[in-house]
Amino acid sequence: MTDATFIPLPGFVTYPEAEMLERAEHFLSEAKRRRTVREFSDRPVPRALIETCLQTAGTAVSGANMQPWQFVAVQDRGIKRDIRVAAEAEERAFYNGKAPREWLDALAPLGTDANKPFLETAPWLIAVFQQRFGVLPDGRRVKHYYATESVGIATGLLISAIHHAGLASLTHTPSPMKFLNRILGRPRNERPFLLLVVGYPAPNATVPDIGRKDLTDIATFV
Ligand code: IYR
Repeated sequence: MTDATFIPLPGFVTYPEAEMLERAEHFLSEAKRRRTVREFSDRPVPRALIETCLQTAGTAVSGANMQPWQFVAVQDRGIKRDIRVAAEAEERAFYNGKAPREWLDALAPLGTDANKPFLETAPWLIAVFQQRFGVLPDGRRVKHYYATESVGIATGLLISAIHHAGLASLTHTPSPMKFLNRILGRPRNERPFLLLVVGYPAPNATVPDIGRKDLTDIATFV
């Protein structure tokens, strides 16, 4: 027995093959231009832009369509400062002892350290939370499936939407991130997934001189 209801597939567009390749190549060249930025301008970004990008994130595929994500978009200066203070405390512990030598060596080409001024400079921080289970209005719990995969997919869409809109982002993962629940007042079923820093790059922003693997290194055809 199923209580599924079906409707005709809405909105699917069929293109000529040549146009498909053109579209795919255009999307690739757009994606290649995306770089993670660590130096942000304080230039304001309208809330409507963030809202639209979050709606794109919300289109992500998810296990059993549970949509197990919650995004907290932070613009408030005081809250951003609280997040910076808490994140830098965790980062100092990480860089000054908790992180194994091997991990620090892997991070060396990125030039990162415990100072995170961008957490206050950038106009927006988006804290992404993964809901370990859902809660119905009557308090009953709903099981979530493949929540980590689902939130990862939604975050990828969010990063792409932000880039497509003409903004830069940084995926920041202070570890542990429990302080985000406290500062943002999120319930216990929500686990911080990552913190996305969003805004314009600083005028003279630089990025590490690192590259991406070739197709032959990341894909196999059989
Ligand atoms: N969370 C630290 C360390 C760090 C870890 C990874 I994995 C990176 O790709 C980059 C940084 C920090 O944000 O500095």
